[in-house]
Amino acid sequence: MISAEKIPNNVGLSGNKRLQRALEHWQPKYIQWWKDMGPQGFQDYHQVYVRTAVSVDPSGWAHFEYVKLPEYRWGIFLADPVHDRRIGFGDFAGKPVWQEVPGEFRNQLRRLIVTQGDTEPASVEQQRWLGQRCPSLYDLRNLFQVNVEEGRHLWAMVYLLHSYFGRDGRDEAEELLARQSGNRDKPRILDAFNEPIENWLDFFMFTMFTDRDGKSQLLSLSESSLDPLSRTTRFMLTEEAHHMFVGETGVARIVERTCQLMKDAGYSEDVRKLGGIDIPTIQKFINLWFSLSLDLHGNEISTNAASYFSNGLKGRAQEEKWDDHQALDAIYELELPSNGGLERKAVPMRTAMNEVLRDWYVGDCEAGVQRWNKIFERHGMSERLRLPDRKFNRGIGMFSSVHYDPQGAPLSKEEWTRRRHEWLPATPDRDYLLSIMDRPVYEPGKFANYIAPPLRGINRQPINFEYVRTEA
Ligand code: BYC
Repeated sequence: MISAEKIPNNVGLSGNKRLQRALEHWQPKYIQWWKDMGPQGFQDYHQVYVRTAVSVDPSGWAHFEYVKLPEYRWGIFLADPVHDRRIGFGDFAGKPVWQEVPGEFRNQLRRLIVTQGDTEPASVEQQRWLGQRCPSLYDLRNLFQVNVEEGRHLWAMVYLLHSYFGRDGRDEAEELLARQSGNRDKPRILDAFNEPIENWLDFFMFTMFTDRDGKSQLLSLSESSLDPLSRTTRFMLTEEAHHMFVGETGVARIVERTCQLMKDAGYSEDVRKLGGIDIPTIQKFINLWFSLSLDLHGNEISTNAASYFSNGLKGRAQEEKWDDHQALDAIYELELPSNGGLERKAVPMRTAMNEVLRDWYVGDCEAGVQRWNKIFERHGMSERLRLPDRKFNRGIGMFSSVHYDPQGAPLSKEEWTRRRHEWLPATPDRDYLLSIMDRPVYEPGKFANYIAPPLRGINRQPINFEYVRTEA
């Protein structure tokens, strides 16, 4: 039975019988999905020290307790309403935001919400085996925190589908549990969410780069003229920040440990001899997950994106920082492949909204990589990590049919096929990572050899706190 105690919410669930019934129908299917497709081996006997949102105020969403994962209280939260909020961009700029879905935009909004919703369970599915190879209890707990919050983000989208899209919405909510990451017949919608995440370097890069696409997409959806979508995504952003923290600090701790091991090895680059992760391997995983996440922003020129903007459904990140909220006559210049070379082309800004958001995303990633490079500086080392050129390894958009190296130099198809594993993870790299992650580290305060401990624990707990405990 769904109740405010079981499903913490600020949407007046107990006073909305229709919604309550719809969610009651969906909830057991969700729990079954979580048990089948969620963290494997951690459903029955483990208690995890997680943060559960019980309200949207700062103290409410940072409520910590031990829970068994399937009993996590997945809640439904919207950020507080903004008084007299107006549509911030597009053809309806200045008009009051919508509390209901206008019929003419129903399909577009449903498509956006379904695409967003689909990524959330997908990521839980991708990560479901990682607990068996965790580098510490601290990291195990962070993995599960990310997983339960992705589950909550699915609830957020399902709430919108059930509340505003009637029968269609209910069908879509079922489909969100039916598609499966990597499944040949029923894959997840966006490509990056069908990629395997089999080791912890994948996981940290995913939470650094792919969750950051979550940030850019949620920022743009939080500008939406559909107020419930705006308020839902605004609250999701607070949780997304933690996921990126997990990714960025996870890689930082690997880099830190690699630097220490390189020093121990007399500044040799071959830290694999000492069980560490060498810098070229780290760079390959940056190349992979950054390029996959660039694809998540869609085509460079997109009539869908133009239409979302015109209708006020999906804006730019931080729309208030732009002067012109109509972008009617604005032009965007971009580089596109042409006759074996590149050509600069000016297109209407509205059609280039995916590219505008990608620009924002690249800047945000770049800042993160620079923070990693500070670790090398602190160790007095000249090595540096870098983002590959945005034309590298693209699967969506104008650059998907041509090949470039990470510096952006064009390559023939043959050269790409011959050399791609110089820049992207190859089977021996993956085998090596699995070999150093073959045993999980479950002892409080202990860390796998390839990663440094964090600077501090969770919620002011010590680093050797028992973040995940086995039920007696
Ligand atoms: N893979 O006109 P275009 C997150 C398809 S991550 C496969 O450019 P549009 C999270 C496209 O569907 C954030 N297909 O599309 C992170 C379309 O297909 P159809 C998720 C792709 O609509 C970590 C066709 O190509 N949120 O939250 O402008 C853990 C034409 O493309 C891909 C959102 O994505 C791709 N990468 O842009 C957990 C926000 N890209 O229908 C969670 C909602 C494009 O013609 N989604 N296609 O067959 C959107 O805003 C847009 O759908 C996209 C695509 C930006 C994704």
